[in-house]
Amino acid sequence: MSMPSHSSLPAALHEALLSLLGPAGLLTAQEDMSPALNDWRNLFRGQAMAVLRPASAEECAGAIKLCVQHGVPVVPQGGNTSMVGGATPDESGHAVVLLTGRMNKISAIDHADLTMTIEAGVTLKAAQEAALAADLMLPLSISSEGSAEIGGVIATNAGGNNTVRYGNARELVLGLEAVMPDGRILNLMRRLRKDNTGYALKHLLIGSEGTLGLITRAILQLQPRPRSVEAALCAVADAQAALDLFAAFRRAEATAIQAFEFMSGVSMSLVNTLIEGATLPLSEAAPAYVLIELASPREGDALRSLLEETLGTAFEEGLVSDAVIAESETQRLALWKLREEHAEAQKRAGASVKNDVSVPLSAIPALIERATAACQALIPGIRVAPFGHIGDGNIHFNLVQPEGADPATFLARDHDIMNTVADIVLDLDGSFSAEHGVGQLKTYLMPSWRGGAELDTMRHIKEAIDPQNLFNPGKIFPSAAI
Ligand code: 2HG
Ligand code: ZN
Repeated sequence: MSMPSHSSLPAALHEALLSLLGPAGLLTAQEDMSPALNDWRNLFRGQAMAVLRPASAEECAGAIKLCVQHGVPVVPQGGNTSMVGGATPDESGHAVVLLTGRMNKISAIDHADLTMTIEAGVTLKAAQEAALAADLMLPLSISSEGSAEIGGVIATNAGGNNTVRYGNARELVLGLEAVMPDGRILNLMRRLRKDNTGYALKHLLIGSEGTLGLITRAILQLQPRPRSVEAALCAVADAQAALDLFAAFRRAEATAIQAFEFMSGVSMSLVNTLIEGATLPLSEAAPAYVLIELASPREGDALRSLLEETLGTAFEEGLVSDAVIAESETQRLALWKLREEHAEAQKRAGASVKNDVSVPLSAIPALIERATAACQALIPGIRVAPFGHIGDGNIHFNLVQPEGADPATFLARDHDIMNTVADIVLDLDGSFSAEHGVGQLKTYLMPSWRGGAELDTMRHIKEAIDPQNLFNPGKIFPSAAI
């Protein structure tokens, strides 16, 4: 027997949605809806009247029209990998969650235009694999790519490991289609590098976190597949050494750098101890590590020489104390596993507070030094476990609960911890959210960081496009602001 949902859809809406979407497209039993009501970090547990699973943009448009007529909020959800509760409904139980996963077709890959036409529900990993199968590359890589879906990746303007070379999701989106809150399909599916015809609505939707419309399709910019790729894991003393190494690679050949990632010793040791098959391939643990990846469309061993020579000089200068270069694709993937499992390892280590911050590159050492001291003073025994995309100035300045502490007691201090880090980031001219967005977790920071004309302009846009505040309510804007 199915348990009844928290609150039921009005009968007329239920009937209309059922005839539009069919039984596979409308879930109302609590156990069927349950996975969509929780976020990946288990910070938020919401309720919903129904979970919708439309199979096309037309079905999305029909469902959204119906929901808007009935004043029912719509919470778009892709792979449900948000770090900030961006796809979880609130506890009122009045919203519906709209899953994009059934819209999962790649309709075209064009070699002349270097584009992929793709539906919102395709996972990032499937999209990468399809590009590779066509001898091309989709240059966007994030730790959650196995589950994260293209619609969510675009709606949150995901960044990740290759931003340093190819930019954020924003830079890779040529065309876009979205269902707007008035139920109309906004077709911006233009494969154009140049198109100056009024406001860039595409860019308004990218990074809007589902608050302005539901992204249903996109045309992505691809790249030629690299013919040579080299990766190395290096032991370094600290973030300053990592930055000096970055500068050395930039001087040697900036355009070859495809990823430049930083991992603190504390965070790496959590990966080594809590993730099966993640073994450090260096003789000793170090205070910090860097994962470098170089890539080139050219075949041959030029890239390998570049890596070896630049690392050789770095050794002589004392920037690097140990390093391992991947000798095969399997070894390259093993090095990446050591990087990609940080979020999972920190989840397994207990409660954690994440600060997805960015500062100018030159300020990273000060950020790490000052925020480490401040957090240790705040909560003795706190595990300071930063890592991230240092080449972009984006550090995940994460704090893991002291060993053996009570997770709930630790999480009760989350605002104290976030504010402590945020104050330092503000002082260093940074941002409190570099790539994860605002979601519902960080709305409270918006007035002090983006207040005045900036937040007012955002609110005017929101009110013009979604006057009833039905699209992903409670996200981005602090509740009082909209
Ligand atoms: C990553 O870079 C993700 O691995 C997750 O952005 C970061 O867990 C985090 O804070
Ligand atoms: Zn990241």
